Amino acid sequence: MNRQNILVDQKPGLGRRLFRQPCVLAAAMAGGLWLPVHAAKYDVKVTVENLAPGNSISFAPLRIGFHGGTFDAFNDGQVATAPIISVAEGGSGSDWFPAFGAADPGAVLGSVGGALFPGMTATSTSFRIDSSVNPYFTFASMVIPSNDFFIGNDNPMEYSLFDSAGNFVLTEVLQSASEIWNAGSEAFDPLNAAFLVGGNNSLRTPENSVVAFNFTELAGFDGLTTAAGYVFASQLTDDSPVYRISFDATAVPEATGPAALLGGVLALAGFRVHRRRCQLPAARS
Ligand SMILES: [Ca+2]
Ligand SMILES: [Ca+2]
Repeated sequence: MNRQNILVDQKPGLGRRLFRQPCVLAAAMAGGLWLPVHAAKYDVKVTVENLAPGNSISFAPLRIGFHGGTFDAFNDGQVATAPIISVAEGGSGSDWFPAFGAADPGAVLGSVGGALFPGMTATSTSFRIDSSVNPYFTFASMVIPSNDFFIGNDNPMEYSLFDSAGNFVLTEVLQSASEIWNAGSEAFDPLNAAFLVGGNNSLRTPENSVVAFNFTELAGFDGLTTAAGYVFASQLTDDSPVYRISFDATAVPEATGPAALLGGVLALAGFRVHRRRCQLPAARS
């Protein structure tokens, strides 16, 4: 039954009921009243800490995204693709960010800190996120020195930021050495590694393998001098904490004052227009 059929319906009571419902819905949507339940906005600052022992691993800047769960950068046991390779081999995210944005246009993307040596911390500027658009957190950072080692979440929905009421609840992400990945894209070779004196990161030998957990290979750099000046000593065991990401979230207040007044006027205008078009009984009373 189309709209014209409804208007000439010979049963006025039934036709009016059918017609009224979509108009009420349209008026509510036009007036901005059709909002997801529990949606909330937060300003979030992200702090990173290198927890590795002195003279052990450092990290390239952390690449992050607050997102809807659609971007999956890599999979354990599968060949790494350009987005995660740009983090794992270069630390830059030059392919990771564009791929993320293309897969999830509503994602809020950014970086935290610079090169993070053992014991260092860094805090980001604020990211404004919306619980209805950005319910998940994803991260990736190159481990240095290395050829293609990184930390990051395989499952894009591993880290939920909010509870069912829209409250920001994720406090920290802690990574141990056993959670360090080898991208399997570049073979181990100190001469081609990033962050080593005498290493040329622009050179690479294909590894032709798959993404897999691996931190033991890092001990192969022991005794070599890093670009930061310290002599590398891995010292890592399975349970060694190496990295912490923590969150400082501040709820954004509901709009008040002129902005809220303007929103109210627009909502009222939208409702009045649709009430007139729809000839709701209220318009005639
Ligand atoms: Ca994955
Ligand atoms: Ca490798």
